Amino acid sequence: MVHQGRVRQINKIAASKEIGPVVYWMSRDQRVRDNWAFLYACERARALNVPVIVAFCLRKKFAHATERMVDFMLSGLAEMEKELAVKHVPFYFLMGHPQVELVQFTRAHEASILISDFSPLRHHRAWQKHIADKVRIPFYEVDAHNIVPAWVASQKQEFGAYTLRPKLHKLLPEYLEEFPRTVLSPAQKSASFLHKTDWAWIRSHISSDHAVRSLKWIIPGEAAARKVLAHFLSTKLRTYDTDRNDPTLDGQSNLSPYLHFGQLSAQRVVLDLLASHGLHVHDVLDKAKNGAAGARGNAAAFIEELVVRRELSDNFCFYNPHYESPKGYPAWAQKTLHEHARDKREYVYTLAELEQGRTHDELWNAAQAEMVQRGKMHGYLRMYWAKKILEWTRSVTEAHRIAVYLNDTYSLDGRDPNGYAGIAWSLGGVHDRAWFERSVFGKIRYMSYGGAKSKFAIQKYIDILKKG
Ligand code: FAD
Ligand code: FO1
Repeated sequence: MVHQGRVRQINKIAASKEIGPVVYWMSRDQRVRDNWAFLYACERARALNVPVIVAFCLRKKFAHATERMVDFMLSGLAEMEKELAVKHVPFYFLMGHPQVELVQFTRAHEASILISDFSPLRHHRAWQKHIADKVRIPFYEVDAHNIVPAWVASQKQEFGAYTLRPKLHKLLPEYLEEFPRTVLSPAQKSASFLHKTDWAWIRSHISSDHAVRSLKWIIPGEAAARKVLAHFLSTKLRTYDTDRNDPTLDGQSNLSPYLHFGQLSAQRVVLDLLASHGLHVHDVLDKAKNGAAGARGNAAAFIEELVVRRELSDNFCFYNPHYESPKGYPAWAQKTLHEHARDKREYVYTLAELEQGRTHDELWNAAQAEMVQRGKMHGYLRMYWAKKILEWTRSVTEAHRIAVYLNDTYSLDGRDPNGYAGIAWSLGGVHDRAWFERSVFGKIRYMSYGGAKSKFAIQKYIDILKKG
């Protein structure tokens, strides 16, 4: 049984007159395995003795969605359609506005229940609201992305990791359970398979931004995600805590694109980590509190990022309606930035100069190039990169807009709560505290070139990027 805490009904319709399939509208969690929303759809279908069908709706013009992102997503979905077919679960690829397409789809199929996954982002919630108002069948959402569902973890916007962490740690033993096997209803065999998605046709009919090309270094899809995870656990985790902050090393997991598109479940990552290292969740949480060396220390550091920081980002976007603008900053940060709004900027760059990496700072240019060419900037440099945009633009509003635009355009893991929270942290003190006051930044934490130089070999990083 799927834990009831993971499920919320989002309309008030008690039961349906329809006797058709349970429809899982997949959006953020694009995978078959380890997916609580799909498992819940199967559970409800078994109870009604009806089949499950899965629908994904591609918004034809997803603002800023680039060829890079669309290609990664479609390849993953194509792989998933095959895996669903093995289970005799039909997959429908819809195109248009989800609030129109999903309503028509559920009617055409005489669906008895509609289930969606959860996203704290504006688009997704607006689609859900429209659909909830229009359908005449029960509509549920399942948080299949977070280990502890966002609405269970906290009922308000948290101040920082230090306030969310104890709540998550308390709830993790309850929610960090192994996923059950997928059991379909006997009626699944009756699901009709009248169509197969024509992926070539879809690709040729999408108006994505072709200037941002697909990537070769990362393979999309659930199977590839599991391989990257296995490689990380067997070879990179043991040095994670020391290597992850050095951009000249390949010390991070590279899982963020898979997690963003839901091709991998964060819960699976934690379960595999614990199993492969013979650890229990309590070992890692205790060590997270006390600090530790060795396998436990590395595991604790990684879980702090993957669970606490990631779920904190969902919390921020879920409870803060201004998650992608300075209006979402805490009052102290808005005040200090306002007080320094007229401070002289030593350098001022336009969006085009920033986008093309034409600043006086070779490190910044290299980081920007990493994002444009590789589609993924190193985690340490993302902070430096964003803070310099604040330092070199005319206003914090402009800086925020540019940072979001660049990140969402070029980063394969962009358009994600982690990106909105990361930018708000860097520019607006979200989840941070006031620091020493200085020009332009006011009390927002500053990062300098000198600080970066003391952490890693800047020239080596620049040379690696120049070589491509
Ligand atoms: P690892 O170090 O291997 O971490 C594993 C996972 O933990 C990540 O995949 C991610 O899910 C989570 N994680 C790690 N660091 C953070 C963090 N600081 N906050 C929240 N979760 C974290 N992350 C994105 O997924 N998408 C973005 O668009 C994005 N934009 C960012 C922009 C800025 C300005 C900043 C400061 C951070 C941003 N981050 C973003 C957070 C972080 O930098 C990336 O998650 C991380 O670098 C992804 O690489 P990885 O999977 O190899 O990381
Ligand atoms: N989800 C969808 O349901 N439909 C889409 O067309 C879609 C496009 C898309 C493009 C880039 C990207 O990074 C994610 C995309 N997603 C899409 C998934 C997305 O994570 C969620 O739907 C968001 O929560 C919506 O804001």
